[in-house]
Amino acid sequence: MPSTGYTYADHLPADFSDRSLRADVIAGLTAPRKWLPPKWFYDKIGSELFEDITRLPEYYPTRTERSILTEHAREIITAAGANTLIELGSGSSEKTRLLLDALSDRAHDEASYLALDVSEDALRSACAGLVATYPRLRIGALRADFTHQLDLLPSCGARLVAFLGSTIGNFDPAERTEFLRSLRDGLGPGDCFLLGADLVKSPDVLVPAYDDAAGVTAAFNLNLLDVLNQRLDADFDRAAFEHVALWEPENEWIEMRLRATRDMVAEVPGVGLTVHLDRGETIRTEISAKFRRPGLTDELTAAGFAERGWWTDEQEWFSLSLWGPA
Ligand code: SAH
Ligand code: AVI
Repeated sequence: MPSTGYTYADHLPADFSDRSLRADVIAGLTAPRKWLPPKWFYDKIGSELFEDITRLPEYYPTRTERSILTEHAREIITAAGANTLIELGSGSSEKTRLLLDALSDRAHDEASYLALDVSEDALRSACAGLVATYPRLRIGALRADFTHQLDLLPSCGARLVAFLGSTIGNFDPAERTEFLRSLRDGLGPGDCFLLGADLVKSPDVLVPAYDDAAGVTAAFNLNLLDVLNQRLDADFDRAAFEHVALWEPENEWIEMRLRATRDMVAEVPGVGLTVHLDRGETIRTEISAKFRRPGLTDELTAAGFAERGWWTDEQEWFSLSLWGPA
């Protein structure tokens, strides 16, 4: 096999991914209020659509987080004292380059980067691009699920585990608690955690970010039906669904849903299910929670972390925070 310049390990064998998809679809589509977990958005097309979303004028999180990294990446890497960067849900690893520049300057030949994601396409295209820019960096790709495979993280050097893009907002509160506890359990005394978290702001800014004028977020949401049709042989008619993005003030999260525009019956042979939807009925496909500093501090403290740094943009729309074991 020709050398790619990075190592690749797949810890999501096809049957695991299929079993997990089937279990999620059965649980979500037989629930009284139907739902599906967001990790199934990210097939090849879904990962590309997410990258398109990051470039939309309405979608402020990516550019805002990038602006904070542009200003503070060196400070963050110095405060973390790391020579290994591990990124969870790395996607295109684009913003990560700002951290990698600082890490390479600080740790030179000792520097290494491990990207972890469920999407093989995203991992391979990100790492191939990084190899060309960072010839001295040791680069690895790990295809794994951060909701229950954090024990796979290698224990090498002083590690900075980064979770950028506010992907933490896509967990519900119970999942978030479990994720933070499990991450904390795996950290050693010299390790740190860098968290990108989107902050509460006006719904006038939030809602268009999840319901853009060009319809890219709608296409990203509807692509989930294509994933079910392809992988489970289902016959959802995507033309009969519409994209919905709502701000839920009591939970302080955006909820994305797919709404049936007519009564329908869909077969999902891959799991032996017949799904009935009434006109107007919705399937919840994602929550995207927004945070306030005191709430985040409480949650991380309860999980056993101590704050080492907090950075934000001028408008205080997005935060990057650094945590070590308490
Ligand atoms: N961190 C990048 C990408 C965010 S998109 C950024 O800030 O732009 C969310 C990423 O998390 C996608 O690449 C998706 O494939 C990945 N992802 C979603 N659920 C996951 C899971 N359970 N385990 C691992 N990766 C996951
Ligand atoms: C990956 N995640 C943080 C994105 C978000 O903003 O919640 C996913 C997304 N959904 C719609 N637009 C972007």
